[in-house]
Amino acid sequence: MEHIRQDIRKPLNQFFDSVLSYLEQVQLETEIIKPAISQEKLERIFSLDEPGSAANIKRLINQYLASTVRTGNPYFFNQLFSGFSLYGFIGEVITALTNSSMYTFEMSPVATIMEKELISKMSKLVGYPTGGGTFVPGGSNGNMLAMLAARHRFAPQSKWKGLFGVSPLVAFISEDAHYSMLKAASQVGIGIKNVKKIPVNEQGQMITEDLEDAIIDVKNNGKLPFFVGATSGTTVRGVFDPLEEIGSICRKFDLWFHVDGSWGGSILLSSVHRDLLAGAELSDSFSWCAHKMMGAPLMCTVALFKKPDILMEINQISGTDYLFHDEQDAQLDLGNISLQCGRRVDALKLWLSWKYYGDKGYEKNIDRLFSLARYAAKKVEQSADLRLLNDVKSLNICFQVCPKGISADAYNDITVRVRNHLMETGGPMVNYAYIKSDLVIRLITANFELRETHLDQFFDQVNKAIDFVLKK
Ligand code: ABU
Repeated sequence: MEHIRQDIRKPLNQFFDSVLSYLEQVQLETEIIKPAISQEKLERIFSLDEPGSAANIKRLINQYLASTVRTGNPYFFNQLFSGFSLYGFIGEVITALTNSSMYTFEMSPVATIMEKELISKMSKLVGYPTGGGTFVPGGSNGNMLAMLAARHRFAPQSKWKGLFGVSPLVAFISEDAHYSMLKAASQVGIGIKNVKKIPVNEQGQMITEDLEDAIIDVKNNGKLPFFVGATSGTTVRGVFDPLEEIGSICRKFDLWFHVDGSWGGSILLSSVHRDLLAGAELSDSFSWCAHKMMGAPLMCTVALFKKPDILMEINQISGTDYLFHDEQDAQLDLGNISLQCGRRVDALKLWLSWKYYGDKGYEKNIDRLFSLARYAAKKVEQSADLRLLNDVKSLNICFQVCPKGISADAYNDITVRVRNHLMETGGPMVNYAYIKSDLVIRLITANFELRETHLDQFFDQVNKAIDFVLKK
């Protein structure tokens, strides 16, 4: 230790002090969730024009920490992630410290073993006994990889020749599916116009009769249906498509069946709630973001495949012998099944966290988040000024502000003003979205530290914000 140079030791010691004081602050109930700092000020402070020194870099690190949104605070309800993960954080620090890359076993032996272990465990949870897959940079990327695999199954020559001369491939998703499905169609050359959005029922689930009709219609028009993307946990309403029914339609028409479980995949860990994903085992591929409901630091996503050999088929290419050598352990080189060449170690933070919580620990936390979501939904239902706009099946609570004596035409405007007032005054941070034409506040109960008292406080603050907005 004595041999570590002072110019490394001192900033590191100072940095860990900053980490501890940041964490102390982030946990405070009274903490401002989104510090109010103007764009101009941020641009001035974080300009690269002036050269730095160790002293002003220390100041800038602290300024960065002071300016960030407090995503670790229980009052951060804005996204599909929230909270601070101790072992996730330690895993991230070790990842940066050891600065490795996932392409070869030679380069990352331990991380390769950890990644394979996690992929195997998560595959089995989905219902793929001999499944496999890879870590990817997020749910969008997992969805794209799944669509690419499906394209390969239906038009294998496209890997070499492109899609020229191939009859148009058509994908099917629900109206409420994540936008990344459309991007995926653009990225893999299918074309956004060849994605059919299937209507959803009142709750927001894909209507399977409409799916079947749309597939027949596409076939009758000389195009080739190839891919159905179901969603387990939609982004706004947190709804689960009926996987068993969709799976049997995919089998009937011989289509690739993908499940976007980016949000809801973690529910497979709960014996109480996993029925929401009944039928996941019928799918060909599955995306799952552990940085959402499992609380791992972003990004921490896996793309899983029932028959993982397809990943090798997609990714095998010439000109790689400088990297992948024909050694004994070559079958462990995960770069052979990844779209990326250099790839960061995302497995360690999840492996450490999983070791810490165990399946049971995750199950307990996830079940508690469900109870908290129901508690929040009840608070909305009990309020005279709020109305619930979704059937709360998981952790999304969507509600609108609708005070007595105010015309229904004004609900959208009042709702967004209440949300913005909360954020602008440093209070709880919640997002807003549309359910059809209704603007709703979307509250997400994803933080393992969340308690009922936080939700009580949140709704008290909503009531105060309503009073403020109505007086203005
Ligand atoms: N898949 C990203 C979801 C973003 C959000 O609504 O929090």
